Amino acid sequence: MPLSDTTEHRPEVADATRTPLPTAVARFEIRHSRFLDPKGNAVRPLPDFARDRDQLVALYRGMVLARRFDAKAVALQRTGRLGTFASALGQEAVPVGIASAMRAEDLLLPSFREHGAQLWRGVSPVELFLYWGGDERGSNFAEAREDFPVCVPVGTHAPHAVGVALAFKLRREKRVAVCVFGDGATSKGDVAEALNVAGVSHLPVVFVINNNRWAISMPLAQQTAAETLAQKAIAAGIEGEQVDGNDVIAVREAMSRALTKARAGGGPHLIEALTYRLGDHTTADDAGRYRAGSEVSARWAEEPIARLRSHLVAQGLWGKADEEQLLAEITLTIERAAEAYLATAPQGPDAMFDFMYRNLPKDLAEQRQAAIELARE
Ligand SMILES: Cc1ncc(C[n+]2csc(CCOP(=O)(O)OP(=O)(O)O)c2C)c(N)n1
Ligand SMILES: [Mg+2]
Repeated sequence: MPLSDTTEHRPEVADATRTPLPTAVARFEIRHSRFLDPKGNAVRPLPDFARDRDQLVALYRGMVLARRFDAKAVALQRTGRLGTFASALGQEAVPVGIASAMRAEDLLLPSFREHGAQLWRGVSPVELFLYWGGDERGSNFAEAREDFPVCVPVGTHAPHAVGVALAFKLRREKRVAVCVFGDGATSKGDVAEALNVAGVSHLPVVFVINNNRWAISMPLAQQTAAETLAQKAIAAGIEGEQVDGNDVIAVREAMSRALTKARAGGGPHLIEALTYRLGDHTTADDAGRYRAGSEVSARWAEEPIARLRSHLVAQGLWGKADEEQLLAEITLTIERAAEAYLATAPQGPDAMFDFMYRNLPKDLAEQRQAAIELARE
């Protein structure tokens, strides 16, 4: 007998004496975590790794390296020696927090502001300069060989990350795919589809939203009416959480939990890291045309490098001499990398065809030939 025919399951009519039927079928909450406030004070007990000076200094070094690379890349572009470059000024804690929690065998699918993560994983600054200089060799990493190259098309690498994670699962490899994209990318169908498939197939993939509050000139408030971007995971049946993305300890801690879960077969995870883009969108942009300088100056008080340095200094773990030594070492590394990049003879126009295809389609073979002839003229 159909349920509706039984007395018990007839639709209820208003009867104040009976317990009302439940009117909500799902509830969710988005956790937010932070360990260090903007002044570097611990707001709750720190995780174990953050009680270890060497590990904290390594995180600090990773962020300073990223910032120095960034500044040099902008300088090279401004002097006509690099292509358009996407600075990650102020966002260094996100990629460094991510990469420091990953294992070498995991796989990074970055967007275009994650050079801090790439450098941490062994991609060399020379390779990164080559990439941004338009040289195909910049995507053929000597280390971290299976990591994906920079992805400039917004969000298109999210479905790829799902494919990578599916391969890991089918091969029974205990590896995790880590896919990073911006707040703007969360409005793309690619990202929604990737989250959905990752959830349905329970895949070992961690998505990280590098939420710098802007997508070129589009502020977050116009990007979405949702209160958080982390909650976009919920509709896909995935756990989503938010972290202070200018607190490298919080990013790393959340990442570690997500990776451990994914590695153990616990499925995907989404982390929204709240940070702020202190610079222009790219070297081809002038953010002064669409955003108030006062907004940017206020955000400088929250930036991640000074925050961790304040913490280290307050704990007596870091001093002037340490800082000078670190800056000298990193400056040398970056300057040498820039020199090596500038000394690299450029590739011919055929490289972009040969790097992409094993067997060139006929029309592209014609274009390849035309490009070679044009370059000879
Ligand atoms: C598919 C696609 N559409 C448009 C663009 C042009 N574009 C480059 S970056 C960007 C905004 C991205 O914003 P967000 O995802 O927040 O990343 P952010 O640049 O802030 O790191 C757009 C629209 C692109 N690169 N790819
Ligand atoms: Mg953005």
